[in-house]
Amino acid sequence: SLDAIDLQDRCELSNRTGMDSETLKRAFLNNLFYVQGKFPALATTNDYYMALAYTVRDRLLQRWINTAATYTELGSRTVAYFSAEFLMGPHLGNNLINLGIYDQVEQGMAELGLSLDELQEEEEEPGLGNGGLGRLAACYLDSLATLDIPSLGYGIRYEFGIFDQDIRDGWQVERTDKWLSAGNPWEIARPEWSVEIKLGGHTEHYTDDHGNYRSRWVPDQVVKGIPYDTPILGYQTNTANTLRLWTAEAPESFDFRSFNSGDYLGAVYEKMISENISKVLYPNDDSSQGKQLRLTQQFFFVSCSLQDMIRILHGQNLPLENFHKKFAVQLNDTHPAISVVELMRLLIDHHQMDWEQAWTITHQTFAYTNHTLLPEALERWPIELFGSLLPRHLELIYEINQRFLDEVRIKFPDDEERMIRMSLIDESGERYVRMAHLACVGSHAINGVAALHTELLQKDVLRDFYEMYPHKFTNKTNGVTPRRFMVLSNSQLSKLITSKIGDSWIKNLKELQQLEQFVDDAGFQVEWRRIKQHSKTELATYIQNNNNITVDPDSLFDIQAKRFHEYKRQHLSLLHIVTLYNRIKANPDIEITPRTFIFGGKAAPGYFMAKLIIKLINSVGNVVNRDPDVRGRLKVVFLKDYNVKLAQRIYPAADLSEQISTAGKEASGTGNMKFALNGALTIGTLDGANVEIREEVGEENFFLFGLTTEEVYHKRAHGYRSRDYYHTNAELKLAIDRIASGFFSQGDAELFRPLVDDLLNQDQYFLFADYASYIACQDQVAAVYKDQTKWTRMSILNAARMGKFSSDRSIEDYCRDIWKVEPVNVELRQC
Ligand code: GL4
Repeated sequence: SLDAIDLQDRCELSNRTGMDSETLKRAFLNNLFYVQGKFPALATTNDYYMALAYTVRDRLLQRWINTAATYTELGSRTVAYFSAEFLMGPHLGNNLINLGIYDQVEQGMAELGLSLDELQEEEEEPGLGNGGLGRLAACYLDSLATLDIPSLGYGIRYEFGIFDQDIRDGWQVERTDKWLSAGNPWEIARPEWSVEIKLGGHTEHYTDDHGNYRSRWVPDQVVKGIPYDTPILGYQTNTANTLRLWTAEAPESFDFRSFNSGDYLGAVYEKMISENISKVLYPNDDSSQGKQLRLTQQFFFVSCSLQDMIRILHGQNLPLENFHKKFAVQLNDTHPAISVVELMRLLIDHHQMDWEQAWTITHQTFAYTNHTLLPEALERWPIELFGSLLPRHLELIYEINQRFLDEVRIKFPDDEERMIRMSLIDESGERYVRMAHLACVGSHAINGVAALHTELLQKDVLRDFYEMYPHKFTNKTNGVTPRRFMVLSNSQLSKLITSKIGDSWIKNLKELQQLEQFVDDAGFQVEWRRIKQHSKTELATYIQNNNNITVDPDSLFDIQAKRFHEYKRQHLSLLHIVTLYNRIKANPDIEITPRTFIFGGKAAPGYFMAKLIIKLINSVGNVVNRDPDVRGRLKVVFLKDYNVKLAQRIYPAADLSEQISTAGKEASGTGNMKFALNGALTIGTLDGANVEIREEVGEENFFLFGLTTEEVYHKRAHGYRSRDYYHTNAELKLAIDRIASGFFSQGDAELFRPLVDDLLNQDQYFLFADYASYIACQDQVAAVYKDQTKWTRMSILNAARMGKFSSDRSIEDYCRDIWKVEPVNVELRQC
């Protein structure tokens, strides 16, 4: 029998667990033969990549199976991270780092004449997210596993992730992201755990056998959700947790019904409609469109996940009453907020629980993270749309709302205005369901993602909820994983650090502080600079190959890499570039610190102004990069298709990190942390986590400029007129006039008019108000850069003081304050 095979024998029989270089090589060749069906003479780079990926996966599986067995035995309390986005980035390199076999594998591949770098380059990254919000979820999964916290990530397995960005004639062009076309070796389908979800239809009311009044949902569509699991291994631990993503399919039963009536095309159509649900990621960051398919996606993955959790609970012989004891669910923004209602429905309609008990379980289960203050990002669903897709949920929302408003009335008597503001239903015009309100009411904890952001939530966007439930609110400042964003992406710097302070900083980032003792050590400074120079040279080569632009690695690399949005103000940096260019044109012999301006980022396909800003960057670049008067002292580069892979090349090569959003607009930012960790200095406003970064690194090591949030509010309230700044600042006027005149657009004065007009007449993001302060600050940056010793000192101190911004710290905060969950040690017992 299977049980009779000694587990130890099974391990040793296989090539699948050994971690020494020889075993890894043998396993790799085995996989090339038996999985890819190739011998070396015919193998493509992709075959080699796949063979290596399977070799690594085998090592993950051993840990994954042990982890699952341990959690099942112990019935461990588990975090479920619900997120519509997981921007994981390539798996191969990260898994090699976390397994601790990167160097062995690199050597083994080299012995076979293969380059590990090239094999990593071959991986199509899963871009199942837009930007910071999705990448945060990925960093948190890494930290949860590293800290041995039982956890599951639940989301959607989009067939097409975030679009690939091309640049044609300076404009962004979107191409479909076919990330699954070469196969995905990191996932395992689990069709045996498929679930069904309902959509549409109507509700019916009836009296059950015990005389209780009950409701049931009669849907007009049923869709099947199939889970695909990806192991998430922690760093130097046996814990391998699961990312479970759902794919939508038509259930067979539905096909049959149409088949039997002879309607073959109808059946296929039905199938196609069902499969649309997980077809594509909505490419908007920080904005919501209120489209039916989006709500369907949200409900789909939430319902699949909650049903899956109930299955797990039952599998461990735990009663449903223990749901909130077994699981802590984190809602990553309001995208999964419908789960509050779906859990109520499952408990009440499917499991006959009474309302009070169901509500106690529900609100003790959920916690809600808000990720933005932008009004256009707050999700609201028209009642009509909502009711036609989720009729039973709408009934339940009305009931939740009635009980909630009763509570409000008692706490704040005679305050009708407050009730109107707080209601789950917006009735000011067309009626909407307010998802943030639902999330606040249905959760026991609410948090913002940086200190300033949480403060603004409490004062402004969620003020009524703060007054109602002050105990629910806490701050959880974001963090980033040092495994991917240092050890993997900046191996030289990581090795230098380890040679000085040992390697425990990788799990305990606060230890970077010990680098401060070397800050004035000339030898260390030289090494630090050499490594930065090396990374800049590598990026310069990438730019040469991709953009055909020659940049000088000795110039100051000034980088802004993030989604394009007016509030992030990429165009403020552009005004700086044009200003420097104008200074050169006025006086070609002017003394100027050579700079390379590098931009990367995608714009939402429907966001005209963001796309126009991309076009302007490329237009300015075309002029500046070629003008002989410039003598190569300024270069402007737009790197297309910014994604995790490219980000990993960019952070190590940055001298200056641009974090220049209008104060009060960027909830946190996380790129700001990754740049500083890699030794870039920040030029930034007092926005999001910049405030805390500056606190940590010291104000003397941070280039601060711009209005504060309060000053912005004040100016807005007292009638801000951007045109006044234009008329009183000669450099600003010249920069704007040059753009408006068609100077950068081959004489076309119309092209950038929408942008120029907006700045002169609206400027809702206060570029003109911050312009003088920004330019003065940049002049200071240029002066400091000339003093390489001083710059290096500041760079070292930035990295040394980034300990707070490890996602391990964030996750420890969530575990302690919100999830109340403890680590579980996993031992390797079986293969
Ligand atoms: C975001 C915020 O814009 C960003 O500041 C934050 O760092 C990130 C993670 O908390 O969440 N919110 C949305 S929406 N997209 C983001 O990137």
